[in-house]
Order: sequence, then C-alpha cells, then structure tokens
Amino acid sequence: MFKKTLASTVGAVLLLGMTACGSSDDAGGAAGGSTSGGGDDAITMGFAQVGAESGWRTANTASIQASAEEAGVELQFSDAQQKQANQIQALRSYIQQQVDVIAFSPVVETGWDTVLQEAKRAGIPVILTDRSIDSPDDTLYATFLGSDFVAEGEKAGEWLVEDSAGADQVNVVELQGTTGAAPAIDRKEGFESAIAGADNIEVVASQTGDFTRSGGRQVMEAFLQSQPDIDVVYAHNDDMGLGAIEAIEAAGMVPGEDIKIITVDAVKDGMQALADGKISFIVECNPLLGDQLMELADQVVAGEEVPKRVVVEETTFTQEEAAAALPDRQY
Ligand code: GYE
Repeated sequence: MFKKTLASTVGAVLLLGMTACGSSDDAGGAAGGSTSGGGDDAITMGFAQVGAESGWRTANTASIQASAEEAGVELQFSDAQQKQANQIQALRSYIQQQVDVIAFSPVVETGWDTVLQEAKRAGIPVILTDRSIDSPDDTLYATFLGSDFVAEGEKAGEWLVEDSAGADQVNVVELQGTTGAAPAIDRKEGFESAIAGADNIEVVASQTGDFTRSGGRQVMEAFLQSQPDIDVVYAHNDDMGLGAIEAIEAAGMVPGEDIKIITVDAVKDGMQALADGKISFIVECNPLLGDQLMELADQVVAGEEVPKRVVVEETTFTQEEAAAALPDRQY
C-alpha cells in the first residue's frame, strides 16, 4: 500500500541512523563544546521509532527527545515508517556504531530474535519501550516499559457492556491497529474477553486501519457500504476513530448519535471529539514515556538490576471527564 515511499524511507532511515539528532547536537553546542552534562561519560542511545502514524506517536517521540536532552543522553533517532525491515536496519546501524544502549518500539511482535542476538553478542543492552515482542528468549532484552494493552481492550469492552445493558442487539465494527502489532493483538483480545458474556453484543466486521486517520476513514467507508446496521465503532486508537467520524459524517450520519465510537489513546484531538460528543468513550494510553526510559537506560548501562516489566498507569474518559481534562492536557 505504501510501496512508493519505501526507497526514500530506507535512505532516510540510514541517514537518520548514522547522524546524531539535531536536538542533542544543539544541546552540546549550548553547553559550550562538551557533548552533554555528562561529558565523555554521556550515554549514547540508539532509538528506533515505529513511525509517525498517529497523534500518540508524535507525542511519544517528542517526550523521548525532550527527556534525552534533559538527561544529557546522546540520542540517535530513526523513524521506520511502520516497516519492520527499516527498523531492523536501524538496529543494525546502532550495533555497528556501538551505542551504549538500544531502545525501540517494535512495529510488530515477531521476527526480532536474529537482530537482538546480534545486539546481545555485541554487548549492547536493549530496552523495549511502548510495544513488546513475542519471543521465547527473554534474555534478548533488559526490560519492557509500556502499557497493558489487554487491560485497555477490556476497559473498552466493559464500558460497552454497561452502556448496552437492556439493548436488543448491538452491532460493532472494529478498526484494528497495525496487523501483528502488540497493541492491535492485545486490544482485540481484551475487548473480546470483556464482551464474551454479553449475548446482545456482536462484532460484525473487523479490519486493520493501520493506526492512521486515513486508514480508519477508508475502512469505515467500506464498512458503511457492506454493513446494513452499525451501532458502534471500536477503534484501536483515536486517529482511526477520527477517520471513522469523517466517513460517518460524509455518509450523512451523526457520530455519537447514529453510531457510537469507542477509542484508545486520549490524545488531544480524540479528547476534543469526545468532549464534542462525537466519540462516546476513550481508554487512555499514555505516550509520555521519555523520563522513565532515560532512567531505565541509566540503570541498565550502569549494570544495575531493573524490573523486567514496567507497566504504565492509565485511566479512562467519559465525555464530561474529557471536557474537564482538556484544558490541562499536554498531548
Ligand atoms: O495506541 C497508537 C499508535 O503502540 C501504544 O501505536 C502504541 C499505539 C498507539 O500508533 O496510536
């Protein structure tokens, strides 16, 4: 689907992978020649980001870059444009550069063992951030910092079960995240288990919108053509839910009234749509992982013991709660 951009992407990944990001250069310059507050001891981190597919991802990248600068960590940043091959290439370039620590958010769950064994052989610790991998070998990474995506899916399903109590038949269409990605797999599973006992709720169609607004819109347009009776959209992130709103409005219907929408993330645009009544419920997924990541990196590089799993605490939002939280929302 995105073949056109692949050649330029690979070039961009290589380029970004080989050069320090602008912000750490600037920090070095401002400190009067020394590379950071830590001088020669500064930690160098290679960070392989998934892409820039959503508002959540943009906030996550900004958090990591700001926290690195604040912590005096030299950040090498690359954007894989949602392609595993690009991410693997970025990881290999970090190994070759002998960075002190590698952190990445794996675009999909499987297929990492070979490159992570290469990092292990090179003695470079790896921190999984945001998304985890599916591998029998948990010595391939030091720790995993991120949300509990199954719990997020459950919260979405539990809200729907309560909201649908007493209703005859509730037809749900599901906009899945990127195929094979941990949050897509887990948010589907959590939702399904929460609605399993509710005989009146049925998922009538489920397809990936790749976590993007345009993907959500396109898939929703197709659902509106093929499904005669849709009551609820369950979107694995805000952006796809916002795309679904566009499709629903273009079809002459009213989101929030004719069709209810449940999403995950709680980024500003999603919270605004929730406060406006277009979305009915959002499960929060916090993208501000930068500070915790830099702290873990510091400990891992120093050879200290760290917990194998660090779970991010999160909440949920109704329309009233979104209106109240919006003025102070950072992302
Ligand atoms: O929910 C979605 C993004 O991995 C938690 O990725 C992250 C997800 C997030 O594209 O918006």
